[in-house]
Amino acid sequence: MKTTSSTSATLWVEVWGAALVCALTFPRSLAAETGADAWLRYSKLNPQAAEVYRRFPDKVVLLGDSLLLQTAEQELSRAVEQMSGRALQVERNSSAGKAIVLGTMKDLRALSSRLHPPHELSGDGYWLKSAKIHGAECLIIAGGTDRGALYGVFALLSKIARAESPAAVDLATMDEEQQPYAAVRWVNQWDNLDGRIERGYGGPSIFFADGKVRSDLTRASQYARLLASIGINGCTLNNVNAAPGILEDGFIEQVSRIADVFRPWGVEVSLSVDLSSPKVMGGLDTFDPLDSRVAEWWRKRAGAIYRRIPDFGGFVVKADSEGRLGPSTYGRTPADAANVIARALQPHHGVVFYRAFVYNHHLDWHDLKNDRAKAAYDNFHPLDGAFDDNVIIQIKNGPIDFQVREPVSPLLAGLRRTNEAIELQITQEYTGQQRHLCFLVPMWKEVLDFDMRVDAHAAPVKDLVEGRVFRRPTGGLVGVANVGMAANWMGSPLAMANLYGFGRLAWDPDLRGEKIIDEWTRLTFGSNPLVVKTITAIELRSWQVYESYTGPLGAGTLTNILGNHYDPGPESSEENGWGQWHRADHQGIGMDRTVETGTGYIGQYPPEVQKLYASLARCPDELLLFFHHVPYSYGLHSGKTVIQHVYDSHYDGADQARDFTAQWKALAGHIDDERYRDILARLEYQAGEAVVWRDAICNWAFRLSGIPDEKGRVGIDPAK
Ligand code: GCW
Repeated sequence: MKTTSSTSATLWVEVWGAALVCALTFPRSLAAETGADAWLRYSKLNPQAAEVYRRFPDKVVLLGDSLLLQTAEQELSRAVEQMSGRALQVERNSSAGKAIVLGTMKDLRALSSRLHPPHELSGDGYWLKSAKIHGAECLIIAGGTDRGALYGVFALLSKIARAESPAAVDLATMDEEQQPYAAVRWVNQWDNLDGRIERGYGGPSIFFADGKVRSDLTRASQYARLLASIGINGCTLNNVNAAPGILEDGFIEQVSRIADVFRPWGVEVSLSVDLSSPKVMGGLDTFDPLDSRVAEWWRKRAGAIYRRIPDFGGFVVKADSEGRLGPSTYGRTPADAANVIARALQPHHGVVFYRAFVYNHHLDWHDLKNDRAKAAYDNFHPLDGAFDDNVIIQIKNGPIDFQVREPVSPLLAGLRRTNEAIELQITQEYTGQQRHLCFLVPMWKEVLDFDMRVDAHAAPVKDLVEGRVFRRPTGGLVGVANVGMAANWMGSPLAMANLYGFGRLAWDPDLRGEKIIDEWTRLTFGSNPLVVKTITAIELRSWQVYESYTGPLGAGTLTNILGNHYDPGPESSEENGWGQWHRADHQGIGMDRTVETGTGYIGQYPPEVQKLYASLARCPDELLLFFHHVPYSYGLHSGKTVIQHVYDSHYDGADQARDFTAQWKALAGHIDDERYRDILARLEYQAGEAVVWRDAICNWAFRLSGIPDEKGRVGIDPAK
């Protein structure tokens, strides 16, 4: 740590001046670029921005010496130096003179009892405040916790790096208090111990290779920094399809090395576990959750972990799902299974995320009453109240599986006495696998804002998962991230907006999508107005464009579900046990999920939502085929028939994908060449793929319906 004593304000100005020259001659955005810094690039400030920050203090006073406060100070010093060329001095516990004062609220009160934010800070919140301390103008960064102070540093740096308006970062007026919306702001990685990542599109695992934890954990440490910068406080390291060996002593020892590099960033590590572990690796003849030997086994394993990793977060469980063993082997319930593990973790303050993704993938497709969408609610709603308080039910946003458009899972409103977290998929499994652009924040916003109308009162999903509606002690958001060793983490530079957006929404689901993408673009590409305008416009359109050429009207993503989940393959969903059916035949298309004539799925929603979806007159077009089976000639609210919509939307979507390329070309010379060319190639590829999708789906729809395209683009119109 630096402890030098004095640097004058003049030097600050001069160094900043030097930085300006540098910025004019060699802007960082034109330098070699790998994308590894993501949104933490801390580029040299442009002249106007530099002017604004010239009046900032040149000293940091650190009110404490915890690991996290040290991280916070180092991040602040490093970033300020990188952006301005100026080295901050660091002092401990002194309060003399103009300074950035960094610590927890508790430390701050000890320094000056009259300083307190408008609302009491709890948990990981922070307060950025300009105030006089002992007569000197200071900028306070205070956290409800040490971690909150670190978040405050990242927030301040983000403002500076985005070159926000002088008023927003004016030393004399700064007064901003932020509190995270949800306690649980976690990511899951689906990394296998051999280094492959299930549904990962950014290269091999940053944690594991060849069955072991990597010896070099530099990338893991950089990942923890990225996560902390957007307020993520937990990370599950391994695939939910978990290898039992993860719980062996030798492996726990290795995992503790990952925990060591995550700890300075306040990100807890956790593990996915296989429910059959007591038998498969523990040598017992059973894994029955109600057997006392099994309970003892979990207690001992938890003890072994916490001895090595005292701040371990807990376990994630996928059981009785897609071939994984589970409590049903012994006629037990998910509550029995979750609780036996929860009780082992409870003395250590750990939690269990028990996934609600439990369904039968051998459903009889002949039976029109069968419906995979009903599974989560059917399995978990009857158990409401049976789970211990340190169990969180982790529920995918939709009832099927991360399709491009689904209604929200009814289970989100179906647990009143049980904690829950919503699981969102950041990695683009069904949404183009990072080869197509698909910015998911607009979709997630719709999900989080959807009002379930519980007991005839407003109950948006964000409030349900956070525990506000039913006054639950904990809950929040989990995102399946799957970053990898690719230099740019996710394989595509633009896809990183999804990881950023996930973190920002977990912190504050009320942030507008436009604001989130604006922030991300400025931090990632700089604040050139043309660059910001072009990238934000493309990203904000991208989900709807992808939807329009892959899966319109709520029919699901019409992809090959038996293979790569990427190419068009609408027929692969039908006539098998996986239950991702569209029920498309020569007469009509869509799943009848009504209570009267269909599967009854709609009956799982609260009454007002049932009414919305049950009524053909009110059901929104974009979900029509999810809830209803209709003839191809059925008239939508838009005035088009279903079939004409399918044709038009596919042609429209493919045209818009092509337009993205044209829009991107306007950025030549305005961003670094590497990213310019990389993204151009991706967009050109996407434009071609969109045509493949368009033709595959339009021809499929024409073959089934026999109804030609009014505009003569698909099939042959016998009338002409
Ligand atoms: O959709 C499926 C994915 C699987 C995944 C599963 C799950 C980890 O195709 O790869 O398994 O969801 O969420 O458990």
